[in-house]
Amino acid sequence: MQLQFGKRALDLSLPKVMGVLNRTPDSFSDGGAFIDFDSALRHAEQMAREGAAIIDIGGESTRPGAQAVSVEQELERVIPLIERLAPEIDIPISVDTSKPEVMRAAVAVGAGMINDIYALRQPVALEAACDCDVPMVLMHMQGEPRTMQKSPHYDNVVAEVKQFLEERVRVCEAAGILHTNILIDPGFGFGKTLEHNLELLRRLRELTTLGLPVVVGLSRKSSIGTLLGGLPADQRLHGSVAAAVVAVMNGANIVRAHDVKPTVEVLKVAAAVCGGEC
Ligand code: 8Y7
Repeated sequence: MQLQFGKRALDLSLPKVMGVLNRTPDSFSDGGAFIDFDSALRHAEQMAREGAAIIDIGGESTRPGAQAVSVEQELERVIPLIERLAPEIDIPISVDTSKPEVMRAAVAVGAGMINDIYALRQPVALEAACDCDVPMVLMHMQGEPRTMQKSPHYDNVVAEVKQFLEERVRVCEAAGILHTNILIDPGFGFGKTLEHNLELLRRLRELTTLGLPVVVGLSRKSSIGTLLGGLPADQRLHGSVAAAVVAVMNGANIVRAHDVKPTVEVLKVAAAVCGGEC
């Protein structure tokens, strides 16, 4: 399995790390550390040196209760950064957005991927993504960020997440998005209880039957904190890398993570155990 970013190919026979860069003042995981342009730039460069295969840049926090951000503000946060970084790092940049204007502008200045937690369900996002013609991550979410953790409910979480993703893949392909440009993500923590997240992680392999690369984001999420007796986000590294190992052993191809170096290291060990066949 591989992804094509223009002339650049990313081989997914070994698991890869997508480094997270939040240019936001209010993300739960890093709380505004990279709102400053130069700090953001340096952090992206560092993640690239540490072995990230992709850098995911976002300008809107999706944590429950976070402030909504206007198109203009989101553009201001991510576009200059992508424009500056794209020519200087030799790995693709992903834009973490649900807004069609941001997708188009980001790809125009060099972003090579779209990561949309709404799986292109926002008005005209599908058309924008189709025109962009880059790999895109379709993520499952039940509800919307503001309220999704109120009372998530499933009869069968794995079947329902899989069915949703299958349907989004079908809609995206019908709109003209290439099969080879689609990645899927169960959306850990997005309208899911701890038990839902654990079941999805335990049975992640079932999503691989769609024949598409599987992306997971578990890094510093609240389920990890809960399992560790309520540890805050800045103390969830060990829990996060443990979850990353389980995810790749269960078929994940790309792990979205804040702590790139430790994640790259644990995945190298996991991949060696799997003999290139995780
Ligand atoms: C995920 C994500 C977030 C995830 C994908 C956080 C933007 C919350 N989580 N994208 N984004 N998958 N594809 O913890 O799990 O960073 S935001």
